[in-house]
Amino acid sequence: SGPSIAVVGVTGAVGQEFLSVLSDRDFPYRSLKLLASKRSAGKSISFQDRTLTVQELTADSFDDVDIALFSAGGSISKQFGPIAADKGAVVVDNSSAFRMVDGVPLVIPEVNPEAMAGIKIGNKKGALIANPNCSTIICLMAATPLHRHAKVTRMVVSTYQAASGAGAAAMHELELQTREYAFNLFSHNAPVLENGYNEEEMKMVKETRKIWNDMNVKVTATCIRVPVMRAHAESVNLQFEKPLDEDTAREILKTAPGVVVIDDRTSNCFPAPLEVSNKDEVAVGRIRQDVSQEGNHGLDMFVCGDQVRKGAALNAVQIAELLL
Ligand code: 11C
Repeated sequence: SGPSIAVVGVTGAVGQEFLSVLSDRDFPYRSLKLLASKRSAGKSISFQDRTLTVQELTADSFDDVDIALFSAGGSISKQFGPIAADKGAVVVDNSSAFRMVDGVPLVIPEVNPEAMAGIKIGNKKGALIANPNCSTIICLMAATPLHRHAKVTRMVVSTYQAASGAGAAAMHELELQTREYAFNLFSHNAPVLENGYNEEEMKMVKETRKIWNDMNVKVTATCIRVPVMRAHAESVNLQFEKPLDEDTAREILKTAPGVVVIDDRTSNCFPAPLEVSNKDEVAVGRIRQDVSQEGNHGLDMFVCGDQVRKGAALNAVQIAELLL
């Protein structure tokens, strides 16, 4: 029993992670359809105690699908997302295709589940729900509990992003080219826009405003790719409307859902990408008062989270869980 599920883009890094997360969380389902391009159709994928065959994604793939988890790139989402929704499926889309579209909820379950209120499965009325960008999710998991307490007015983020964000092929390339990557890092590969920011940076700016429902929050970001396999790290500087001291911030973050605090100054033990890889929680540490801001109105912190998991597949499956 449970909903019928389709996974679109099942052969990709996030598609594979959807399956792991569904299995790890014992997500209930009555049927599971694995969809991918014609090239991958016919491949066998073992899931739980069965072997499933990948089917070609077509306009007919969504008959009798309750929840469709999409991670096959923006153009596939644009083409097939609305078709799936028209056929009655609730689409949880991991691409950037619909994130900034009015009326499409952009959801981090621990942050703004209310944004998807009214969306239900099984009533023949489909919908689109967008999964935010991984850097935004990982950042806001730690920044939101503090935002709720003291209201962030400005946020400055610098990211150190893993290869996984550029897909399975980039992870393979990192393995092959470790010597070259190992001693280097580079500005994020997303296209640079007219204002000098790249698309990844502007996603953090716009998505934060939409998720927090606060068009006035000032956000700026610098996104950098580093030779790390699958977890992103982010340096986050926050400016608050109300004063917030670092001890209170640490206590707030210790009880925040989906967040773990690793902040041991004596042993220099802080979040690191390898330690959070394959984990669900976002780790936060280096929590300290920003000495450049007066009266406890600023904090710095360092955040790490698995890009493929909480940054993509886990967040989408948690959205699906809210639909159950
Ligand atoms: C990265 N954030 O790490 C990207 C990957 O808009 O969903 C995901 C791109 C997106 O490069």
